[in-house]
Formats: sequence, structure tokens, C-alpha cells
Amino acid sequence: MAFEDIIYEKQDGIATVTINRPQLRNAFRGQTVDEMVEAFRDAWRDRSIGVVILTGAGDRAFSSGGDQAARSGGGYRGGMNVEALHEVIRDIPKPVIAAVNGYAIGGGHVLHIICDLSIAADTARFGQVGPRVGSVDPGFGTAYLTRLVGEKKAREIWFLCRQYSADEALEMGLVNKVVPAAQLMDEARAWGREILALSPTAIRIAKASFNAETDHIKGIGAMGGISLGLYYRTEESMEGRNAFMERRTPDFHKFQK
Ligand code: 2NE
Repeated sequence: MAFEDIIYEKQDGIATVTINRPQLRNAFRGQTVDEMVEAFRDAWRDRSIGVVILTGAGDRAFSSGGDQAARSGGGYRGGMNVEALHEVIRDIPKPVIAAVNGYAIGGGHVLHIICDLSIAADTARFGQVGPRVGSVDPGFGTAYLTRLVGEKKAREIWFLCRQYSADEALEMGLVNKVVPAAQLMDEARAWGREILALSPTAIRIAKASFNAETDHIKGIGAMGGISLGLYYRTEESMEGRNAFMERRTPDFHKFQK
């Protein structure tokens, strides 16, 4: 498999998917998402793999979400099937560990939310940014986030678009552990090895049973994806996107209803 936007490696039972666009804080475009889906499907099929680690290249970002440069009034250039990516991370019958090595922002934050476990570098920063940049990620990004941090905190995260430190993320139940940045991948692999020593069938059943409780959120995500496609066509959404690209504060006043 030849990938351009990701690095996909397999070693000793652990597959690692690395978003490799560090110059854009590992923002993803349609192609990046397609490549990640293909890598996860390969890890699903490969009987030698028991755990997948998802991370970002470099030391600045896990992922900053959708590539705003690839977005216009018609949505992301060439389309972007984020729902397929969310589904494969959830449905692959093997634990997925997010190794959050820097900014996990916007759609990048949602990716780590969906992973089974999250280990953060002490330098990591977390947050949603959609309402500031003319986007929103309804589904797992909202409803499942609420399962992790509770209703009040989830609404704070979305309604204020603040950033949170790794220690704050740990305190609110967003991540499992915080480690010094230099130890992040070793720690993620150590967690992976611990899982590999356990019964894969028991793990598989456990993951499916955890998912069963929240699988209905897929439907919210599907409806949300359609709404988002319509929202992206609006002047209001483009004001957020354009303000980010032009490095200015967005002005949403005239859209208040
Ligand atoms: C991540 C963050 C906080 C980093 O800030 P900083 O100050 O460390 O870096 P800077 O200067 O903002 O970014 C470095 C370079 O990366 C680009 C920037 O434009 C900049 O480019 P140059 O000036 O060097 O040429 N960059 C960063 N993030 C990008 C992005 N997402 N798309 C395109 N270029 C990006 C800061 O950069 C930030 O807040 N970024 C998030 C921007 C954002 O709008 N993300 C998308 C949210 S919507 C979404 O992800 C989504 C959804 O809502 C629904 C479905 C699917 C996706």
C-alpha cells in the first residue's frame, strides 16, 4: 500500500497509523481520511495485529481536524468521508489507542474521542473549534463526548471553543494517562503489549459490548453529516472558514436569529 498523507507501520502485533501532514498541524483532507480508512481496514483483516495506535507526525499536533485550505462553499474538495473513518475506528474488533502528541483540535479532537483509549503527551492541547471556524461535528463528537465528560463539560467544550491542557483532559476523563512527551510512543506501545497478552476474543467481545451501548450515535452522525453539508454552503459557515484562513476574528453578528 502506497500512502501519501499517512505512515502505516506494523510491528510485533501493533499497527501504527500516523497522520503525516505536520506542516498543517496534521490537518486531514479527503485523501488523508481515505488512506486512514484503508489502513484501519488492513489492520482489521491482518490476523497478526491485535492493537492499533493512532498518532500524528512531529511534536506539535495529533491533528487539527479538516484541512480548511481544501474547503470551499461546496464542502471539502473531492469529498471527505469522515463518517467512514469514525465507523472503522469504532468497529474494528481490536483496541485503538490514540497517542496524542500535541494539538487535538476540531475533527482531530473527535478522532481521539472515538479511540478506545487515549494517552497524552504532557504537551498535548485539546479542544473543539467548529463554531469559531464555521463547522460542527455532530454525532460522536458531541453525543459520545458527553459520555466521557458529562453534559455540562461537553457543552462548555463546544459552546466556548477553549483549549484544555493534558492535565485538564485527564481530570475530566478525556484521556487515560498523561506522560512526558518523549515517552509517549513507548507508553502507548507498552499499553498495546499489555493488551496483546490478553485473550483477543474476550477483548473483541468487550469492545463490541461497549460499542452496543452507543451505536445509535452513528445515526445522529449520519444526520449531522447531511446538515453539515448544507451548513457548509452558507455565508455564515464560510465566514468562519475564511476568518481562520485570513487570520482574523470571525464576525457572526449578522447571522444571529
Ligand atoms: C491547531 C492550532 C491551534 C495550532 O495553532 P498554532 O498557532 O500552533 O499553528 P498555526 O500557525 O495556526 O498553524 C500552522 C500552520 O498550519 C495551518 C495553518 O494555517 C498554518 O499554516 P501556515 O501559516 O504555516 O501556512 N493549519 C493548522 N490547522 C489547519 C487546518 N485545520 N486546516 C488547514 N491549515 C491548518 C490552529 O492551527 C488551529 O486552531 N487549527 C484548527 C483549524 C480548524 O479550523 N480546524 C478544522 C475544524 S472543523 C473539522 O475539523 C471538521 C468538522 O468540524 C466536521 C467534520 C470534519 C472536520
